[in-house]
Amino acid sequence: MAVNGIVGKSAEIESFLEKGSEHGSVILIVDDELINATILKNMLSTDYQCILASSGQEAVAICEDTHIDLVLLDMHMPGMNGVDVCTSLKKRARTRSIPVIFVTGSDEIETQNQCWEAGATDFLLKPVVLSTLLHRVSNHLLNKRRIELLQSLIYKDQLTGIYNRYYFNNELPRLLRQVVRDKGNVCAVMLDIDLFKKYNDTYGHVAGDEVISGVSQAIQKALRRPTDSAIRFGGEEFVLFLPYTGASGGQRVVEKVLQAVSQLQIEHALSPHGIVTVSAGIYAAPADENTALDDLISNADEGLYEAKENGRNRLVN
Ligand code: GH3
Ligand code: MG
Ligand code: MG
Ligand code: MG
Repeated sequence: MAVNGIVGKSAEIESFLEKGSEHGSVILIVDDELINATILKNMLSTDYQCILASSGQEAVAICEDTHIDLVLLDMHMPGMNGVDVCTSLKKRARTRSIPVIFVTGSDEIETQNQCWEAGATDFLLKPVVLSTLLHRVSNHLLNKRRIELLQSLIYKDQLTGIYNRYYFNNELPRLLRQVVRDKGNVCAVMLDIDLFKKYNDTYGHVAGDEVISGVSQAIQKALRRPTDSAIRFGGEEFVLFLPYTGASGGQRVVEKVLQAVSQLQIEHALSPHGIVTVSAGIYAAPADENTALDDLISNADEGLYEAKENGRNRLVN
């Protein structure tokens, strides 16, 4: 089941939530001593895909670059210790929702407090009991899936399966703050389907809805980076939020979107192009404390206005 645009399919949702459906999830085992990591891997590898990291730095890098469902984390490691790793994961938008279970031989209260304060999801004492490990891992993976499902239900638009306005309001400010902390560029794009009133009038609203869906999929496909998001902002208006992207990068993405929409070759008899097209306004700037989401959008919107004025089926920076 695609988790996108699934509202109303209760049987599928139920089966999705069944215990056991988390099998095959990817678990990162972090320990500076290979023998400890190998013991955990042997306990888990029947049900899960296990990746090993032998240092804190390596663990953080893997979580940034790879899809990880859960981390089993040693406390005492040279360099970055477990608490440092957990703190770092919880700070980053991309990694903060990964459950972290500390696995340590230390039963000191102070150590355990540090782990909880760093954002630990759970705690296991060595030597690890197999059934407890398996149940803890399974329970936390299930919780993570439930949260993801709920998020996809509230954050995805029902018609198109892409993000909705609620996601824009709730998540984008946080993503923008991350770009500000990283001193990156940010690019906002406002896209609008051309002459869509005429499309509805000619082909009907149901066909119109199909066009909105098709265009959304084309937009989604043109986005390459995991940090990019496409949002259905209004009826046939879309926002692209492209962190760590400057003007020229943003332009390339939007050119790809315009091309992908033309390639759909959806007949539109009242358009001068004979097919459905979109127009876009792009605004890119270095992100700093004064960067406001509303300003990014209104600047991109000005570009969109100009694109419409200049004949549509184009982008304006
Ligand atoms: P322009 O090129 O200037 O954008 O012309 P336009 O006709 O597309 O103008 P505008 O963007 O203002 O019109 C949006 C139209 O999109 C209005 C409405 O009929 C249609 N629309 C908005 N939401 C939906 C929807 O969910 N489904 C369908 N079928 N049509 C929608
Ligand atoms: Mg150790
Ligand atoms: Mg329009
Ligand atoms: Mg519009």
